Amino acid sequence: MKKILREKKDPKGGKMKVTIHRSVLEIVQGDITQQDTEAIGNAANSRLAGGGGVDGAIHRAGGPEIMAELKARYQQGCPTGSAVITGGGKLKAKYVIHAVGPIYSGSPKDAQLLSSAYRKSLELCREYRISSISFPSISTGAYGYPVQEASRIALKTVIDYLKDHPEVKLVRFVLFDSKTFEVYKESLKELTAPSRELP
Ligand code: AR6
Repeated sequence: MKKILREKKDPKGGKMKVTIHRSVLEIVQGDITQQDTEAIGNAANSRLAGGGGVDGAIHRAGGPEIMAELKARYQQGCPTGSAVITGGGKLKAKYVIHAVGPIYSGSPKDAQLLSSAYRKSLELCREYRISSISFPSISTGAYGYPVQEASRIALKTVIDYLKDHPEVKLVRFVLFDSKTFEVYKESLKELTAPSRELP
């Protein structure tokens, strides 16, 4: 099957959007709790215990029912590199997918686990027939993953998935700070440069 990568640049530079096969991949700077995609991703910990960063922001904005559902459905927590799903509580998004990225250690396993956290989240989209999801930059805050490396892994995992799964129509990365946003933008440019286009 022919895979097409087409790049569209936003003239204002605050957003970047590419087409991957039949889906859209975009990166924006913003707050993930405000997104209107069907699902939003959370950067959770393996105990699913809540915390700071994006996890704290999602639980604050979504209200206590998200934590109540996590406690009721996933008493064992969630292994690193995997993801679980709950409703979105008071959020605009109908679902929250709680993905657990690795604490950065510098070992080759980090990349596998980070990629797997995104991939498992996308597989949950498929299972729940979710056609749009926003992701934060998993593991690059408290968990210390270098943003450039993490951005390449995150974007490549999503691009590879979308090539085979057009039922996920929109994946949006929502980066909180301008530095992280700029790094993701550069990585997306590299990954979708014409020389990388598949025949
Ligand atoms: N919208 C989008 N991105 C955000 C938001 C927001 N509202 N708030 C923060 N970020 P982190 P991790 C960015 O630390 O590294 C928690 O305590 C943030 O700037 O949230 O995977 C969990 O419970 C950074 O770029 O997640 C875990 O214990 C990115 O989200 C642990 O932290 C991820 O930073 C997980 O650490």
